[in-house]
Amino acid sequence: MSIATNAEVLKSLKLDAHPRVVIGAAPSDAVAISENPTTGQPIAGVKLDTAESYERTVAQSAEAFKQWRSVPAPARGQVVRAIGDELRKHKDALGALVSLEVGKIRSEGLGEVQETIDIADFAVGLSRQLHGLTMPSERPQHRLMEQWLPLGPIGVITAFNFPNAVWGWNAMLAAVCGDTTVWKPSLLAPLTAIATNAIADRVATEMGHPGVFSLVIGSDPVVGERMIADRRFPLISATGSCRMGKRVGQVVAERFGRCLLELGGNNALIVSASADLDLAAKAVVFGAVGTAGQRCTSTRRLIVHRSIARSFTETLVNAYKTIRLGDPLAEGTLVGPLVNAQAVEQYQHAIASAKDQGGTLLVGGKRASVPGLSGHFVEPAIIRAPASGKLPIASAETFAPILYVFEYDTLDEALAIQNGVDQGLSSAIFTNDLRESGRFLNPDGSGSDCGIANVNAGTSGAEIGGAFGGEKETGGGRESGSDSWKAYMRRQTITVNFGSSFALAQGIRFE
Ligand code: UN1
Repeated sequence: MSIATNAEVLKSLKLDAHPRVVIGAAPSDAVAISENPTTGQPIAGVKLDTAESYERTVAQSAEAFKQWRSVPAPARGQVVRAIGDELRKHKDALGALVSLEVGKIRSEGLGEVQETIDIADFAVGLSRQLHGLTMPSERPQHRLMEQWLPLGPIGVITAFNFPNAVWGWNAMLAAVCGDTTVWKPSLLAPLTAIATNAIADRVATEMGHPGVFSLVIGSDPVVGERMIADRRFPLISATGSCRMGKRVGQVVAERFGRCLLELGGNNALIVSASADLDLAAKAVVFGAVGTAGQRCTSTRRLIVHRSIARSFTETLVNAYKTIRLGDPLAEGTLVGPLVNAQAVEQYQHAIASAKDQGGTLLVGGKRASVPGLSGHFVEPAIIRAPASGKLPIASAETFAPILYVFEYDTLDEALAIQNGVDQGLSSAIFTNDLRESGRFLNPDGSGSDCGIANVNAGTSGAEIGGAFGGEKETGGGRESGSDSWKAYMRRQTITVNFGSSFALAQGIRFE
Protein backbone atom coordinates (compact mmCIF):
# COMPACT_ATOMS: atom_id res chain seq x y z
CA MET A 1 0.00 0.00 0.00
CA SER A 2 1.47 3.34 -1.02
CA ILE A 3 1.55 6.30 1.30
CA ALA A 4 -1.45 8.58 1.08
CA THR A 5 -2.04 10.73 4.13
CA ASN A 6 -0.76 14.25 4.59
CA ALA A 7 1.41 13.38 7.55
CA GLU A 8 3.05 10.40 5.85
CA VAL A 9 3.75 12.29 2.67
CA LEU A 10 5.10 15.38 4.44
CA LYS A 11 7.36 13.23 6.62
CA SER A 12 8.61 11.09 3.77
CA LEU A 13 9.63 14.21 1.84
CA LYS A 14 11.04 15.87 5.01
CA LEU A 15 8.58 18.72 4.57
CA ASP A 16 7.50 18.46 8.22
CA ALA A 17 10.95 19.73 9.18
CA HIS A 18 11.50 22.16 6.30
CA PRO A 19 12.12 25.75 7.42
CA ARG A 20 9.63 27.10 4.88
CA VAL A 21 6.79 24.83 5.93
CA VAL A 22 4.55 25.62 8.91
CA ILE A 23 2.03 23.09 10.10
CA GLY A 24 -1.18 24.47 11.58
CA ALA A 25 -0.56 28.13 10.69
CA ALA A 26 -3.23 30.66 9.81
CA PRO A 27 -3.01 32.43 6.44
CA SER A 28 -1.40 35.88 6.54
CA ASP A 29 0.78 38.13 4.43
CA ALA A 30 3.71 35.97 5.44
CA VAL A 31 2.15 32.53 5.09
CA ALA A 32 0.09 30.95 2.32
CA ILE A 33 -1.94 27.86 3.04
CA SER A 34 -1.80 24.99 0.61
CA GLU A 35 -5.19 23.36 0.53
CA ASN A 36 -6.19 19.85 -0.49
CA PRO A 37 -8.83 20.34 -3.21
CA THR A 38 -10.32 16.93 -2.44
CA THR A 39 -11.25 17.82 1.12
CA GLY A 40 -11.00 21.59 1.18
CA GLN A 41 -8.76 21.14 4.22
CA PRO A 42 -5.34 22.77 4.69
CA ILE A 43 -2.29 20.55 4.12
CA ALA A 44 0.30 22.97 5.49
CA GLY A 45 1.33 26.60 5.42
CA VAL A 46 4.23 27.94 3.42
CA LYS A 47 6.33 30.98 4.34
CA LEU A 48 6.30 33.54 1.56
CA ASP A 49 9.25 35.49 0.23
CA THR A 50 9.68 39.17 0.89
CA ALA A 51 11.47 41.70 -1.31
CA GLU A 52 14.60 41.10 0.80
CA SER A 53 14.60 37.32 0.67
CA TYR A 54 13.86 37.47 -3.08
CA GLU A 55 16.90 39.68 -3.51
CA ARG A 56 19.12 37.31 -1.52
CA THR A 57 18.00 34.28 -3.50
CA VAL A 58 18.51 35.86 -6.90
CA ALA A 59 21.90 37.26 -5.89
CA GLN A 60 22.96 33.76 -4.76
CA SER A 61 21.72 32.24 -7.99
CA ALA A 62 23.67 34.79 -10.03
CA GLU A 63 26.82 34.03 -7.97
CA ALA A 64 26.30 30.27 -8.34
CA PHE A 65 25.97 30.70 -12.11
CA LYS A 66 29.54 32.00 -12.29
CA GLN A 67 30.82 28.68 -10.87
CA TRP A 68 28.32 26.35 -12.49
CA ARG A 69 28.94 27.52 -16.04
CA SER A 70 32.60 26.51 -15.69
CA VAL A 71 31.74 22.93 -14.74
CA PRO A 72 32.12 20.84 -17.94
CA ALA A 73 28.71 20.06 -19.43
CA PRO A 74 29.07 16.24 -19.10
CA ALA A 75 29.92 16.75 -15.40
CA ARG A 76 26.81 18.91 -15.06
CA GLY A 77 24.99 15.99 -16.62
CA GLN A 78 26.20 13.75 -13.80
CA VAL A 79 24.55 16.07 -11.26
CA VAL A 80 21.31 15.86 -13.24
CA ARG A 81 21.67 12.07 -13.39
CA ALA A 82 21.92 11.97 -9.59
CA ILE A 83 18.84 14.20 -9.31
CA GLY A 84 16.94 11.81 -11.57
CA ASP A 85 18.00 8.89 -9.37
CA GLU A 86 16.85 10.71 -6.24
CA LEU A 87 13.52 11.55 -7.86
CA ARG A 88 13.09 7.85 -8.63
CA LYS A 89 13.50 7.10 -4.91
CA HIS A 90 10.88 9.68 -3.98
CA LYS A 91 8.53 9.07 -6.89
CA ASP A 92 5.77 7.56 -4.77
CA ALA A 93 5.76 10.32 -2.18
CA LEU A 94 6.11 13.16 -4.68
CA GLY A 95 3.35 11.68 -6.83
CA ALA A 96 1.11 11.45 -3.76
CA LEU A 97 1.93 15.04 -2.85
CA VAL A 98 0.88 16.15 -6.35
CA SER A 99 -2.40 14.29 -5.79
CA LEU A 100 -2.91 15.85 -2.37
CA GLU A 101 -2.08 19.35 -3.47
CA VAL A 102 -3.74 19.62 -6.89
CA GLY A 103 -6.11 16.62 -6.96
CA LYS A 104 -4.58 14.52 -9.74
CA ILE A 105 -5.44 10.83 -9.59
CA ARG A 106 -2.61 8.66 -8.30
CA SER A 107 -1.54 7.34 -11.68
CA GLU A 108 -1.34 10.87 -13.10
CA GLY A 109 0.54 12.19 -10.06
CA LEU A 110 3.09 9.41 -10.51
CA GLY A 111 3.12 10.00 -14.27
CA GLU A 112 4.00 13.60 -13.70
CA VAL A 113 7.03 12.71 -11.56
CA GLN A 114 7.97 10.16 -14.21
CA GLU A 115 7.91 12.99 -16.74
CA THR A 116 10.54 14.82 -14.69
CA ILE A 117 12.63 11.66 -14.39
CA ASP A 118 12.39 11.21 -18.17
CA ILE A 119 13.53 14.74 -18.88
CA ALA A 120 16.41 14.28 -16.43
CA ASP A 121 17.51 11.20 -18.41
CA PHE A 122 17.12 13.15 -21.64
CA ALA A 123 19.20 16.02 -20.23
CA VAL A 124 22.00 13.66 -19.15
CA GLY A 125 22.43 12.49 -22.75
CA LEU A 126 22.14 16.05 -23.95
CA SER A 127 24.99 17.12 -21.68
CA ARG A 128 27.34 15.51 -24.23
CA GLN A 129 25.51 16.85 -27.25
CA LEU A 130 25.25 20.61 -26.91
CA HIS A 131 26.82 20.91 -30.30
CA GLY A 132 27.14 23.81 -32.68
CA LEU A 133 27.58 23.66 -36.45
CA THR A 134 30.67 24.14 -38.55
CA MET A 135 30.03 25.95 -41.83
CA PRO A 136 32.40 26.26 -44.80
CA SER A 137 33.92 29.72 -44.89
CA GLU A 138 34.00 31.62 -48.19
CA ARG A 139 37.47 32.88 -47.33
CA PRO A 140 40.65 30.81 -47.77
CA GLN A 141 42.19 29.43 -44.57
CA HIS A 142 39.25 30.53 -42.47
CA ARG A 143 37.04 28.50 -40.25
CA LEU A 144 33.41 29.43 -39.54
CA MET A 145 31.58 27.76 -36.67
CA GLU A 146 29.27 28.30 -33.75
CA GLN A 147 29.25 27.39 -30.11
CA TRP A 148 26.49 27.42 -27.51
CA LEU A 149 27.20 29.17 -24.23
CA PRO A 150 25.43 29.19 -20.88
CA LEU A 151 22.89 32.00 -20.60
CA GLY A 152 22.60 32.92 -16.92
CA PRO A 153 20.11 32.43 -14.11
CA ILE A 154 16.76 31.44 -15.60
CA GLY A 155 13.45 32.56 -14.06
CA VAL A 156 10.96 29.71 -14.23
CA ILE A 157 7.29 30.46 -13.55
CA THR A 158 4.99 27.44 -13.37
CA ALA A 159 1.26 26.82 -13.09
CA PHE A 160 -0.56 24.61 -10.58
CA ASN A 161 -1.52 21.87 -13.02
CA PHE A 162 1.95 20.41 -13.62
CA PRO A 163 3.60 21.45 -10.37
CA ASN A 164 6.58 19.14 -10.83
CA ALA A 165 7.13 18.25 -14.52
CA VAL A 166 7.12 21.72 -16.03
CA TRP A 167 9.87 22.74 -13.61
CA GLY A 168 11.68 19.56 -14.68
CA TRP A 169 11.46 20.44 -18.38
CA ASN A 170 13.08 23.78 -17.64
CA ALA A 171 15.43 23.10 -14.76
CA MET A 172 16.94 19.83 -16.03
CA LEU A 173 17.74 21.31 -19.43
CA ALA A 174 18.91 24.62 -17.97
CA ALA A 175 21.22 22.75 -15.59
CA VAL A 176 23.07 20.83 -18.28
CA CYS A 177 23.25 24.03 -20.33
CA GLY A 178 25.20 25.64 -17.45
CA ASP A 179 22.39 27.83 -16.14
CA THR A 180 21.03 28.16 -12.64
CA THR A 181 17.27 28.37 -12.09
CA VAL A 182 15.08 30.40 -9.78
CA TRP A 183 11.66 28.81 -9.68
CA LYS A 184 8.45 30.67 -8.86
CA PRO A 185 5.75 28.01 -8.47
CA SER A 186 2.00 28.54 -8.34
CA LEU A 187 0.66 29.50 -4.92
CA LEU A 188 -1.77 26.59 -5.35
CA ALA A 189 1.04 24.03 -5.32
CA PRO A 190 3.93 25.37 -3.25
CA LEU A 191 4.57 22.18 -1.26
CA THR A 192 5.32 20.12 -4.37
CA ALA A 193 7.74 22.85 -5.40
CA ILE A 194 9.47 22.97 -2.02
CA ALA A 195 9.88 19.18 -1.94
CA THR A 196 11.07 18.97 -5.55
CA ASN A 197 13.49 21.85 -5.35
CA ALA A 198 14.84 20.56 -2.03
CA ILE A 199 15.71 17.23 -3.67
CA ALA A 200 17.51 18.91 -6.58
CA ASP A 201 19.28 21.42 -4.34
CA ARG A 202 20.36 18.76 -1.83
CA VAL A 203 21.85 16.53 -4.53
CA ALA A 204 23.63 19.42 -6.26
CA THR A 205 24.94 20.82 -2.97
CA GLU A 206 26.27 17.43 -1.88
CA MET A 207 28.11 17.26 -5.20
CA GLY A 208 29.66 20.67 -4.53
CA HIS A 209 27.24 22.93 -6.38
CA PRO A 210 25.04 24.94 -4.03
CA GLY A 211 22.73 27.61 -5.46
CA VAL A 212 22.04 25.95 -8.82
CA PHE A 213 18.40 25.29 -7.95
CA SER A 214 16.49 27.96 -6.02
CA LEU A 215 12.94 28.75 -5.20
CA VAL A 216 11.01 31.96 -4.56
CA ILE A 217 7.41 31.78 -3.44
CA GLY A 218 5.06 34.71 -3.35
CA SER A 219 2.36 36.79 -4.91
CA ASP A 220 2.68 38.49 -8.28
CA PRO A 221 3.18 41.99 -6.80
CA VAL A 222 5.95 40.86 -4.43
CA VAL A 223 7.71 38.14 -6.43
CA GLY A 224 6.29 37.75 -9.96
CA GLU A 225 6.55 41.35 -11.13
CA ARG A 226 10.00 41.69 -9.58
CA MET A 227 11.18 38.59 -11.32
CA ILE A 228 10.01 39.43 -14.83
CA ALA A 229 11.52 42.93 -14.62
CA ASP A 230 14.81 41.61 -13.18
CA ARG A 231 17.65 42.09 -15.67
CA ARG A 232 19.64 39.32 -14.02
CA PHE A 233 17.31 36.84 -15.78
CA PRO A 234 18.21 36.75 -19.48
CA LEU A 235 15.36 34.26 -19.94
CA ILE A 236 11.98 34.01 -18.28
CA SER A 237 10.22 30.74 -18.98
CA ALA A 238 6.57 31.08 -18.04
CA THR A 239 3.66 28.65 -18.12
CA GLY A 240 0.14 29.90 -17.44
CA SER A 241 -2.74 31.84 -18.91
CA CYS A 242 -2.58 33.97 -22.07
CA ARG A 243 -3.31 37.03 -19.90
CA MET A 244 -0.31 36.30 -17.70
CA GLY A 245 1.85 35.60 -20.76
CA LYS A 246 0.99 38.95 -22.33
CA ARG A 247 2.18 40.74 -19.22
CA VAL A 248 5.37 38.68 -18.99
CA GLY A 249 6.06 39.20 -22.71
CA GLN A 250 5.67 42.97 -22.48
CA VAL A 251 7.82 43.45 -19.40
CA VAL A 252 10.58 41.12 -20.57
CA ALA A 253 10.64 42.63 -24.08
CA GLU A 254 11.00 46.09 -22.59
CA ARG A 255 14.36 45.07 -21.15
CA PHE A 256 15.32 43.02 -24.25
CA GLY A 257 15.19 39.78 -22.29
CA ARG A 258 13.99 36.53 -23.79
CA CYS A 259 10.76 34.74 -23.02
CA LEU A 260 9.74 31.16 -23.37
CA LEU A 261 5.96 31.19 -23.14
CA GLU A 262 3.73 28.17 -22.79
CA LEU A 263 0.24 29.59 -22.45
CA GLY A 264 -3.34 28.54 -23.00
CA GLY A 265 -4.56 25.87 -25.36
CA ASN A 266 -7.97 25.23 -26.87
CA ASN A 267 -7.32 21.84 -28.33
CA ALA A 268 -9.57 20.15 -30.83
CA LEU A 269 -9.86 16.53 -31.83
CA ILE A 270 -11.31 15.73 -35.25
CA VAL A 271 -13.06 12.37 -35.72
CA SER A 272 -13.54 11.46 -39.35
CA ALA A 273 -16.06 8.97 -40.70
CA SER A 274 -13.21 6.54 -41.43
CA ALA A 275 -11.84 6.60 -37.87
CA ASP A 276 -11.41 3.65 -35.53
CA LEU A 277 -14.19 4.90 -33.26
CA ASP A 278 -13.22 2.80 -30.28
CA LEU A 279 -9.73 4.26 -30.32
CA ALA A 280 -11.12 7.76 -30.84
CA ALA A 281 -13.57 7.45 -27.95
CA LYS A 282 -10.82 6.40 -25.54
CA ALA A 283 -8.65 9.32 -26.62
CA VAL A 284 -11.49 11.81 -26.29
CA VAL A 285 -12.42 10.64 -22.81
CA PHE A 286 -8.82 10.74 -21.53
CA GLY A 287 -8.20 14.06 -23.25
CA ALA A 288 -11.37 15.74 -22.00
CA VAL A 289 -11.79 14.40 -18.48
CA GLY A 290 -8.25 13.31 -17.57
CA THR A 291 -6.71 15.64 -14.95
CA ALA A 292 -10.32 16.93 -14.63
CA GLY A 293 -9.77 18.88 -17.85
CA GLN A 294 -6.99 20.92 -16.26
CA ARG A 295 -4.16 20.26 -18.70
CA CYS A 296 -3.19 22.90 -21.20
CA THR A 297 -3.41 20.02 -23.69
CA SER A 298 -6.90 18.87 -22.56
CA THR A 299 -9.35 18.14 -25.38
CA ARG A 300 -11.87 20.99 -25.28
CA ARG A 301 -13.49 20.70 -28.69
CA LEU A 302 -14.62 17.60 -30.54
CA ILE A 303 -15.14 18.08 -34.27
CA VAL A 304 -16.93 15.03 -35.58
CA HIS A 305 -18.14 14.07 -39.04
CA ARG A 306 -21.89 14.63 -39.36
CA SER A 307 -22.56 11.07 -40.52
CA ILE A 308 -21.32 9.57 -37.24
CA ALA A 309 -21.85 12.52 -34.88
CA ARG A 310 -24.99 11.29 -33.13
CA SER A 311 -23.83 7.74 -32.51
CA PHE A 312 -20.31 8.78 -31.50
CA THR A 313 -21.54 11.36 -29.00
CA GLU A 314 -23.93 8.76 -27.61
CA THR A 315 -20.97 6.43 -27.03
CA LEU A 316 -19.20 9.24 -25.21
CA VAL A 317 -22.24 10.12 -23.10
CA ASN A 318 -22.53 6.47 -22.04
CA ALA A 319 -18.83 6.36 -21.19
CA TYR A 320 -19.13 9.58 -19.17
CA LYS A 321 -21.92 8.03 -17.10
CA THR A 322 -19.52 5.33 -15.90
CA ILE A 323 -16.70 7.68 -14.88
CA ARG A 324 -15.88 7.42 -11.22
CA LEU A 325 -15.35 10.77 -9.50
CA GLY A 326 -13.78 10.87 -6.10
CA ASP A 327 -10.68 10.79 -3.94
CA PRO A 328 -7.79 10.97 -6.39
CA LEU A 329 -5.73 8.60 -4.24
CA ALA A 330 -8.45 5.94 -4.06
CA GLU A 331 -8.27 2.90 -6.31
CA GLY A 332 -10.56 3.19 -9.33
CA THR A 333 -11.03 6.97 -9.31
CA LEU A 334 -10.72 8.45 -12.78
CA VAL A 335 -11.51 12.09 -12.05
CA GLY A 336 -10.51 14.08 -9.00
CA PRO A 337 -11.60 17.57 -7.99
CA LEU A 338 -10.94 20.91 -9.65
CA VAL A 339 -8.16 22.82 -7.98
CA ASN A 340 -10.27 25.36 -6.05
CA ALA A 341 -13.64 27.06 -5.64
CA GLN A 342 -12.82 29.65 -8.27
CA ALA A 343 -12.29 26.87 -10.83
CA VAL A 344 -15.76 25.52 -9.98
CA GLU A 345 -17.24 28.98 -10.56
CA GLN A 346 -15.51 29.20 -13.93
CA TYR A 347 -16.87 25.77 -14.85
CA GLN A 348 -20.39 26.84 -13.86
CA HIS A 349 -20.04 30.09 -15.77
CA ALA A 350 -18.93 28.26 -18.94
CA ILE A 351 -21.82 25.79 -18.72
CA ALA A 352 -24.36 28.61 -18.22
CA SER A 353 -22.87 30.62 -21.11
CA ALA A 354 -22.93 27.59 -23.41
CA LYS A 355 -26.63 27.05 -22.66
CA ASP A 356 -27.38 30.75 -23.22
CA GLN A 357 -25.60 30.56 -26.54
CA GLY A 358 -27.80 27.70 -27.74
CA GLY A 359 -25.62 24.76 -26.73
CA THR A 360 -27.30 21.52 -25.64
CA LEU A 361 -26.01 19.90 -22.48
CA LEU A 362 -25.79 16.16 -23.16
CA VAL A 363 -24.34 14.96 -19.88
CA GLY A 364 -22.95 16.35 -16.61
CA GLY A 365 -22.81 20.08 -16.03
CA LYS A 366 -23.33 20.33 -12.27
CA ARG A 367 -21.29 20.48 -9.12
CA ALA A 368 -20.84 16.94 -7.93
CA SER A 369 -21.01 15.71 -4.40
CA VAL A 370 -18.79 12.88 -3.31
CA PRO A 371 -19.79 11.28 0.01
CA GLY A 372 -17.41 12.21 2.80
CA LEU A 373 -15.46 14.72 0.72
CA SER A 374 -16.22 18.43 0.63
CA GLY A 375 -13.83 19.28 -2.20
CA HIS A 376 -14.32 20.97 -5.54
CA PHE A 377 -15.89 18.21 -7.62
CA VAL A 378 -17.79 18.77 -10.85
CA GLU A 379 -19.46 16.44 -13.32
CA PRO A 380 -17.60 16.16 -16.63
CA ALA A 381 -19.84 17.71 -19.27
CA ILE A 382 -20.48 17.36 -22.98
CA ILE A 383 -22.22 20.21 -24.77
CA ARG A 384 -23.39 20.08 -28.38
CA ALA A 385 -22.97 23.33 -30.31
CA PRO A 386 -26.12 24.72 -31.97
CA ALA A 387 -26.76 23.89 -35.65
CA SER A 388 -25.30 27.28 -36.63
CA GLY A 389 -21.95 26.06 -35.23
CA LYS A 390 -21.70 29.33 -33.29
CA LEU A 391 -20.73 28.85 -29.66
CA PRO A 392 -18.51 31.76 -28.55
CA ILE A 393 -17.74 30.27 -25.12
CA ALA A 394 -15.90 27.42 -26.88
CA SER A 395 -13.29 29.93 -28.03
CA ALA A 396 -12.18 30.47 -24.43
CA GLU A 397 -10.03 28.05 -22.46
CA THR A 398 -11.91 26.96 -19.34
CA PHE A 399 -9.76 24.77 -17.10
CA ALA A 400 -12.48 22.17 -16.42
CA PRO A 401 -13.85 18.94 -17.94
CA ILE A 402 -16.14 20.49 -20.54
CA LEU A 403 -16.20 19.14 -24.08
CA TYR A 404 -17.93 21.13 -26.86
CA VAL A 405 -19.08 19.12 -29.88
CA PHE A 406 -19.14 20.51 -33.41
CA GLU A 407 -20.20 18.70 -36.57
CA TYR A 408 -18.60 18.96 -40.01
CA ASP A 409 -19.12 17.80 -43.58
CA THR A 410 -15.75 18.39 -45.28
CA LEU A 411 -12.29 18.15 -43.78
CA ASP A 412 -11.58 21.73 -44.82
CA GLU A 413 -14.54 22.78 -42.70
CA ALA A 414 -13.23 20.75 -39.75
CA LEU A 415 -9.81 22.36 -40.06
CA ALA A 416 -11.37 25.82 -40.23
CA ILE A 417 -13.24 25.13 -36.98
CA GLN A 418 -10.14 23.68 -35.36
CA ASN A 419 -7.87 26.55 -36.39
CA GLY A 420 -10.52 29.21 -35.77
CA VAL A 421 -9.47 30.02 -32.20
CA ASP A 422 -6.79 32.28 -30.76
CA GLN A 423 -4.77 29.48 -29.19
CA GLY A 424 -2.62 26.93 -31.05
CA LEU A 425 -1.21 24.32 -28.72
CA SER A 426 -2.36 20.78 -29.50
CA SER A 427 -4.57 19.09 -32.09
CA ALA A 428 -5.51 15.61 -33.24
CA ILE A 429 -7.30 13.78 -36.00
CA PHE A 430 -8.67 10.25 -35.87
CA THR A 431 -8.81 8.79 -39.34
CA ASN A 432 -7.81 5.67 -41.23
CA ASP A 433 -7.69 7.62 -44.47
CA LEU A 434 -4.15 8.44 -45.60
CA ARG A 435 -5.33 11.44 -47.56
CA GLU A 436 -7.09 12.94 -44.56
CA SER A 437 -4.07 12.56 -42.31
CA GLY A 438 -1.91 14.00 -45.09
CA ARG A 439 -4.19 17.02 -45.37
CA PHE A 440 -4.11 17.49 -41.57
CA LEU A 441 -0.28 17.41 -41.56
CA ASN A 442 0.16 19.19 -44.91
CA PRO A 443 3.81 20.34 -45.07
CA ASP A 444 2.66 23.60 -46.69
CA GLY A 445 1.25 24.53 -43.28
CA SER A 446 -2.39 24.63 -44.38
CA GLY A 447 -3.39 21.76 -42.07
CA SER A 448 -3.34 22.03 -38.29
CA ASP A 449 -1.95 25.38 -37.14
CA CYS A 450 -0.90 24.02 -33.74
CA GLY A 451 2.50 23.28 -32.23
CA ILE A 452 1.40 19.67 -31.69
CA ALA A 453 -0.52 17.70 -34.35
CA ASN A 454 -1.33 14.04 -33.73
CA VAL A 455 -2.86 11.33 -35.87
CA ASN A 456 -4.80 8.61 -34.05
CA ALA A 457 -3.37 9.85 -30.73
CA GLY A 458 -5.14 12.32 -28.44
CA THR A 459 -4.33 15.96 -27.77
CA SER A 460 -2.84 15.46 -24.31
CA GLY A 461 -0.15 13.26 -22.86
CA ALA A 462 2.83 14.26 -24.99
CA GLU A 463 6.15 12.47 -24.47
CA ILE A 464 9.15 14.50 -23.34
CA GLY A 465 11.23 13.66 -26.43
CA GLY A 466 9.47 16.12 -28.72
CA ALA A 467 9.43 19.89 -28.43
CA PHE A 468 6.37 21.00 -26.46
CA GLY A 469 4.54 24.27 -27.08
CA GLY A 470 2.26 26.08 -29.44
CA GLU A 471 1.54 28.96 -31.76
CA LYS A 472 -0.58 32.12 -31.70
CA GLU A 473 -1.70 33.08 -28.18
CA THR A 474 -0.13 29.90 -26.81
CA GLY A 475 3.01 31.98 -26.97
CA GLY A 476 5.35 30.29 -29.45
CA GLY A 477 7.74 28.78 -26.89
CA ARG A 478 9.11 25.24 -27.06
CA GLU A 479 10.12 23.28 -23.98
CA SER A 480 11.22 19.76 -23.16
CA GLY A 481 12.69 17.61 -25.95
CA SER A 482 14.11 17.97 -29.47
CA ASP A 483 16.31 21.09 -29.66
CA SER A 484 14.39 23.09 -27.03
CA TRP A 485 17.66 23.28 -25.07
CA LYS A 486 18.78 26.05 -27.40
CA ALA A 487 16.43 28.46 -25.60
CA TYR A 488 18.61 28.09 -22.48
CA MET A 489 21.89 28.96 -24.19
CA ARG A 490 23.27 31.75 -26.31
CA ARG A 491 24.74 31.11 -29.72
CA GLN A 492 28.11 32.48 -30.63
CA THR A 493 29.30 32.56 -34.24
CA ILE A 494 33.05 32.26 -34.55
CA THR A 495 35.40 33.03 -37.45
CA VAL A 496 39.02 31.91 -37.15
CA ASN A 497 41.62 32.99 -39.67
CA PHE A 498 44.43 30.45 -39.58
CA GLY A 499 46.24 31.95 -42.60
CA SER A 500 48.39 35.03 -42.87
CA SER A 501 46.40 37.13 -45.31
CA PHE A 502 43.68 39.63 -44.50
CA ALA A 503 40.58 38.54 -46.41
CA LEU A 504 37.17 40.16 -46.31
CA ALA A 505 33.84 38.49 -46.95
CA GLN A 506 31.64 39.48 -49.88
CA GLY A 507 34.83 40.04 -51.92
CA ILE A 508 35.35 43.52 -50.45
CA ARG A 509 38.80 44.99 -51.10
CA PHE A 510 40.14 47.50 -48.60
CA GLU A 511 43.77 48.12 -49.38
C1 UN1 B 1 0.51 21.34 -19.24
O1 UN1 B 1 -0.67 21.06 -19.15
O2 UN1 B 1 0.94 22.48 -18.92
O3 UN1 B 1 1.19 16.70 -22.95
C2 UN1 B 1 1.57 20.39 -19.68
C3 UN1 B 1 0.75 16.67 -21.80
C4 UN1 B 1 1.72 16.68 -20.66
C5 UN1 B 1 2.15 18.07 -20.33
C6 UN1 B 1 1.04 19.06 -20.15
N1 UN1 B 1 2.86 15.89 -21.02
O4 UN1 B 1 -0.45 16.60 -21.56
